[in-house]
Amino acid sequence: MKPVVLVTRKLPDSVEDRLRRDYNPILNPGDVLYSGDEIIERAKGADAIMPCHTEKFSAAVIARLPESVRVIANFSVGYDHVDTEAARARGLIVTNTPEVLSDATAELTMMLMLGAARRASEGERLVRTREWKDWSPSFMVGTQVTGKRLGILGFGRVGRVVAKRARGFDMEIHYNDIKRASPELEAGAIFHKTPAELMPHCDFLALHCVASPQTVKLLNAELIALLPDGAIVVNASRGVVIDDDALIAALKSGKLTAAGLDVYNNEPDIHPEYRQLTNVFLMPHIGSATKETRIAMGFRAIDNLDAVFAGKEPRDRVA
Ligand code: 8YV
Repeated sequence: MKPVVLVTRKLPDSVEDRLRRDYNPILNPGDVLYSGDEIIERAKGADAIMPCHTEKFSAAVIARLPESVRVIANFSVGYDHVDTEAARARGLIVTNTPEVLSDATAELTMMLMLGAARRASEGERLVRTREWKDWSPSFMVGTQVTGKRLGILGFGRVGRVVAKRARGFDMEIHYNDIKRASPELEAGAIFHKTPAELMPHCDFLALHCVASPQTVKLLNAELIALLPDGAIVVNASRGVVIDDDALIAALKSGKLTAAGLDVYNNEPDIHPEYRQLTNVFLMPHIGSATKETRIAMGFRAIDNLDAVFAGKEPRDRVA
């Protein structure tokens, strides 16, 4: 008997085809967003669940999952939507999809940097609304990216690809992480022992840390004050790492020139002031949204399922 897999969202066709071939999938062709109660209901008789970051597996939801469920194979690299402690306590295996989305997310990060620095939101709006009437030497003047210092907070897989891409813009790379990377991974990037020590070196600051109790509101008013005046902040990791009130205050005061954001606290009901600010370039959590990457994420999640149901240790086990 093929294992039953509850798939919570509509996934790429080739991913669903492979699931149909090797599993008994319960699919969601209408891509309906399920509540915790609906997931519990639909998981009846399922051996596994393949969710996205949009489904929250709190301790309360995990406690009520049917006994048959053995594994949560996330279609995501981040797993802050799963209470891994509760999963562990229940003997649930949890996996994620690292590596396969680093390139796409790094591309989006470069887009955030360029978009924020070159005022992409303003420019696009001017053209679309026919408010673009003229040209002058002072029209839409932004900040140059080339040759600037880029600080990367969180030098993991995505952060390191961002460093590589940014070197193509002749940027000088600085970083902070819990521990220093090997010289090979650093590839010339300059390590700073604490986020506070990193800040003064960032003309651009890119956040690539994981969401954890330690990183909630990591970028707060104190850290922002340590950035050079006029710095630009971009975030393609998780919204919780930013104190929105502090960032908005700095964008309004001119302490920061601009920000580029793909992730937010309380998505999609983001802090309303972001929508009012012209110096923020806003994207709707699409870091990994390329055809290639979404297929690779699905295949990686299925590889993890295959391992579990073959009695092997899955490659990307996080709990
Ligand atoms: C995905 C992400 O779009 O993988 C992650 O952690 O944040 C995004 O790239 C989403 O999580 C898919 O579930």
